[in-house]
Amino acid sequence: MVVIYPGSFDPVTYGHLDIIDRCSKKFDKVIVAVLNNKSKKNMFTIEERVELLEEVLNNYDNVEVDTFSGLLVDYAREKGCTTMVRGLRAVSDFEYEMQMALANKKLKPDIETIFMVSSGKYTYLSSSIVKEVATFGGDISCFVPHNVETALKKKVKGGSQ
Ligand code: COD
Repeated sequence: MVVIYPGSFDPVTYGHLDIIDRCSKKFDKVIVAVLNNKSKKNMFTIEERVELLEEVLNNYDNVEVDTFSGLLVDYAREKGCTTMVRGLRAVSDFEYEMQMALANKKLKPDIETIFMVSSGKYTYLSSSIVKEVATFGGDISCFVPHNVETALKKKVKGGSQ
């Protein structure tokens, strides 16, 4: 089975990577789909987010990094894939995730959303937290891989776009 793991990945964290790693063991292929939304203010450009993901996922034969814009269901249709994976960290994620899963299903009834529960050690982790800690000069090495840490430090030094 091919699944799509969609997100902003601004930037990718160990929480995302844990979900991707576990999906790669359960499914034949995982498409990590990075949203290219020009109206959303991201710290990293779409090219940078993809590059960071590709670097850390280099060793996975069944994981592909791709981009999409517009509706996720249209992208899924294009890819011929009907299964989305989303990570669930805490109850706070649940409402938004339910809304999105149900809206996607309304738009495209054959779409199924599968939720993978975050590993205990990453339940607190989000891209926003990592960016905030980095902005104030905190140690982010336990949150993100080395290439992301370096890129974040560079961004913070140079100011975000
Ligand atoms: N542990 C486990 N899972 C995690 C962790 C963690 N520590 N951190 C993040 N995750 C999960 C998130 O729960 C999510 O499932 C996934 O990783 C990606 O997270 P983000 O934050 O990078 O991405 P989001 O949530 O901003 O992605 C939102 C989309 C881009 C998927 C969404 O906005 C979208 O599909 N947009 C396109 C327009 C559309 O179709 N909208 C939906 C219509 S209702």
